[in-house]
Amino acid sequence: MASYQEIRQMWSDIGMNLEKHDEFLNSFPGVYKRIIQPQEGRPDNMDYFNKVVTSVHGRRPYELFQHKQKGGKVFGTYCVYVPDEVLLALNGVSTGLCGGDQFWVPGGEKYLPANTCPLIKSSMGSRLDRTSPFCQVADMFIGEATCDGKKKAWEILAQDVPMHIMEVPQMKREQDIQRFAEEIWHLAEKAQEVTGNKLSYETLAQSIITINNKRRALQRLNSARQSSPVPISGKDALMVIQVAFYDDPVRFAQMANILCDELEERIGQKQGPFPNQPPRIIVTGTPMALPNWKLHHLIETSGAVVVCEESCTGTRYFENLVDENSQDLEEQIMALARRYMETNCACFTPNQARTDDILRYVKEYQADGVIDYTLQFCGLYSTESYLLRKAMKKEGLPFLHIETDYSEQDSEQLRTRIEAFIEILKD
Ligand code: BJ8
Repeated sequence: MASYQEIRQMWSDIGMNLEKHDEFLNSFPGVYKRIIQPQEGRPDNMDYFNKVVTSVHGRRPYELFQHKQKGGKVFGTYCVYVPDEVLLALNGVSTGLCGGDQFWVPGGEKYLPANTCPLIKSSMGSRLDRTSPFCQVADMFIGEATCDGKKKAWEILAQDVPMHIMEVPQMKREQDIQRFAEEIWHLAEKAQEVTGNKLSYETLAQSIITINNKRRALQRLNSARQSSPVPISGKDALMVIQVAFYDDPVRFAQMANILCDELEERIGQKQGPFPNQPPRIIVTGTPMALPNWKLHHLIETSGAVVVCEESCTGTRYFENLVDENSQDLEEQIMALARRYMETNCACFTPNQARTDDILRYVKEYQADGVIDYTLQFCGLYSTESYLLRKAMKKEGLPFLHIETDYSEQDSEQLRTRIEAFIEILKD
């Protein structure tokens, strides 16, 4: 484990703005101490994840820095359509770069219209203000053509960093899946150039297993959340999922499985942080990048518990596995394309499968209601909300749509709405 001096030296070596970053370091622990730490009845094996989060700008970036010193490359990604398997197979390490902190939003607003979603503003601000070691350590950034805000932001970002953009189809016909397979080949070519390594059947087969194992561990975590009483809070489960975007995938799967052992014991003993078995909520919508715990905190301090996230920081990230039985590289790339195109983001049309997923989760997780979470100015998810509401109404499911940003300004107003919603669920 590197000392604080070594980590600080690394921050300086990778070109961080140390003074501005010190401001971030002064604010971030406060959020963790206010939202995560005071929870009661937390599993003991959250300890590992607590450490990863409280040293988020030290421990893992230092590993990435060492990987580079040994000649490896680091790829930064912003979307769950980017196949980590390909990058890993080339001895690249991929890391999530989505910003989830209000601290970075003003930095993004220097370059982007104010009516851009906070996730994009925060992501851009963290790089352009030089206050994220993950952004500083990445050799190449992989963007994707999903929503308009991201597509245009990548053009600005490309003036600062080497970028590769993946085209993501917007429909899911067979020809779209074939086209996405071509995009994966393009990504592989680019990543081969950057790493100097050649993609092989053997290395890709291994990386498919590694990333599937990470997904299996997350699936196990979510299966545990289907029990009643739920053995882990929504805030803790979300934090584990958020860590998965940064951590070493093999170590992450090991630690998540250790946590799951404990959760399964708790299920046997009917133990959990919410012994009174409050209403169970499914949260659906836009992703919640670390450390965005705002909605979960409001829900779980207003008398309910979050049991599942239908989001990219939730089931969309880990629900489907890549077929491990491909016979050659061509088949492996096709298997990747098929798996990634099963993800149901609102940038696709039509996107009925997302509604179907939510309805299935309501049964599987014994949910009492659905809260639809849209980041402000995300036209895709706020528009899709109309159809979701209609589908939930048809099934008689209580549904609440919330649109918010990363600031705390609207928290009390949101709390009032959430409390009123939870009261309905108790009736
Ligand atoms: S697969 S949800 S990670 S695009 S919230 S930036 S959509 S304006 S994050 Fe996303 Fe990939 Fe889809 Fe998932 Fe744009 Fe909306 Fe902002 Fe979003």
